Amino acid sequence: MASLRLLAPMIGFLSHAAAAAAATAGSAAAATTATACASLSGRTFSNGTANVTLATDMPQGANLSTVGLAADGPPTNELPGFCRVALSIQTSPESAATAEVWLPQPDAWNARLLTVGNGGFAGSINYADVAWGLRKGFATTSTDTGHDTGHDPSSPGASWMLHYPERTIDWAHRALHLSVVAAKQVVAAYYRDDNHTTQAAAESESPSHYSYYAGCSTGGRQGLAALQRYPADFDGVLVGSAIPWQTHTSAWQTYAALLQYPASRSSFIPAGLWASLVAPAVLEQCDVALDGVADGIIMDPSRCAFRPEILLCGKTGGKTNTTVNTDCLTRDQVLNLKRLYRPWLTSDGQLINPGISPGGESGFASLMNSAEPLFGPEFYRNAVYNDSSWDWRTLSAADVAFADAVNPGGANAYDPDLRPFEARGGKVLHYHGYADPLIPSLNAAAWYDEVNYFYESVVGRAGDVDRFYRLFMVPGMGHCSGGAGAWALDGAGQGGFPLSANDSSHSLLYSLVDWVESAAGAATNISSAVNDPLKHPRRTTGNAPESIIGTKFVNDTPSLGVSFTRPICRWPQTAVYNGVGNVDDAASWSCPITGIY
Ligand SMILES: [Ca+2]
Repeated sequence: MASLRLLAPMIGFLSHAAAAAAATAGSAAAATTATACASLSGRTFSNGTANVTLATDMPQGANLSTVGLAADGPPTNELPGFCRVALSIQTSPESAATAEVWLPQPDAWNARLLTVGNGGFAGSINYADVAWGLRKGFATTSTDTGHDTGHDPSSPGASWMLHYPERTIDWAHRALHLSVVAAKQVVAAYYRDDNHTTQAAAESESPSHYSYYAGCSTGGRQGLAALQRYPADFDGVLVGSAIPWQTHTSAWQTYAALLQYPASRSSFIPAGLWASLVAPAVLEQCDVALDGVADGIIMDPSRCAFRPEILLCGKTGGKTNTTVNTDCLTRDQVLNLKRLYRPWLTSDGQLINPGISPGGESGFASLMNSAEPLFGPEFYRNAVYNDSSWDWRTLSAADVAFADAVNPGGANAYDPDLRPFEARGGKVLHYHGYADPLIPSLNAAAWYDEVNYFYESVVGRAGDVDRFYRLFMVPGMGHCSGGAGAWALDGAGQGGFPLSANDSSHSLLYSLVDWVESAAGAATNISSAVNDPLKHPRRTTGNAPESIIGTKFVNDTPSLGVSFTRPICRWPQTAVYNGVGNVDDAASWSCPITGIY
């Protein structure tokens, strides 16, 4: 177990229970030191398949542009000193991935490993999120997912998949897994307790630290894939804005565009109207009218039955709007709009993908109004059909069925049997912005329902999902970040955006750590009673979060101060204003029990 001394910096955000567990576990531990960073040069891990290609001390405040990282955005010069390790990992006889592990100095290490995920079709190490973890004291690792598209952390292109099925597997799940396996060994090789007389003795011990994951978008899917395929990789998984059903959501992104294109169609809605006309009409019907607070946030879009007819040209709803594509829409445009909110179904009524939730319209133009929709066509062209000439305009439900049969690279992360992960004591925090224009938010709810259905109907433990896996839908949050809502939650892809308070009540990552480690500490007292953990996990839920307090800064600019805070409730609950107190203060809101989970 980790030493108590190293845990001390973390206790500020841990509950008393978790701190007590840490104290019990760490009472006999020794101080940790580190071997020389450069001594890792040339070493191999993972039975010779992972080679260290770089191991160098980075001084505090190092300007990372000097080592070629500036193109990834942050960080540049705000980092503490650390040991930077790069690895080349053979992932199959014909494929390889690059990974890096950033190791805090021993007195700054929190005795935990954090793996961060990727965006889009990746092809680049996620340096911004590696820096996020490093600043918090985590040893932090990221992979390029097995191909290099330069310093583009969320590359929309996937032509690198053409004729390279091994690369597709790497991107889907394998590169991340192998990087975690290697990173755990790098951590063991770098840090050492001073009660080990030899380096070999230190490294031979089983990993003494907790292993966490945080990823958003593709990173969310990577997290789901990991807990389904590699249940021993992580003790806690933070899943953001995920695509559980890659073949379906990629198709939906294409389908949604096909409702529009070509722009010459009478149903086409010009890009600018999404923000200027549609979004305000949605808010007019579903903001203050439904939740009582006029703030541009629809707290529960499932209650919003948006009627686009209000936008019809002519006198409707008490308005007289007459100028098409300025202050009103034609009948064909209105019908088109209605289809986007509806689920996309097969001809026999099977769900292909949910539609968008009301409230995400302002950002919708970025997906809909380009020469080709983002991401979806690339996946089908390169991964599903392996044919660069495939025409996305021909997409139909039959293509989705074909894609399901192929499941390129095993990209779908839709296996609801999470018992192996659950049995190890693993915890999942999953979140998704209701105003996500790129991945319909109801994908998260549909997937979570699928897991609950499996536990109820197959496992026979209805309700147990809540003990290890909780979902938080974030009102007014766009894709991973941004939007009118209280979206600063310390999740992956939020760039280390600050919070109103840096603790487990406000930080998704710290809340996950608190939950995992408090539950693990409590579980030790009843472990002798666990005969078959797959059937009777009997683990306590520890400090399972009921809500997370989101922060919204004025103009999303922290230096301007906090605009408001608000609880993000465990799904399917929705925060409601108590009717008294400062509406900008999370304390004036509650999470009433409204659902069965
Ligand atoms: Ca509102």
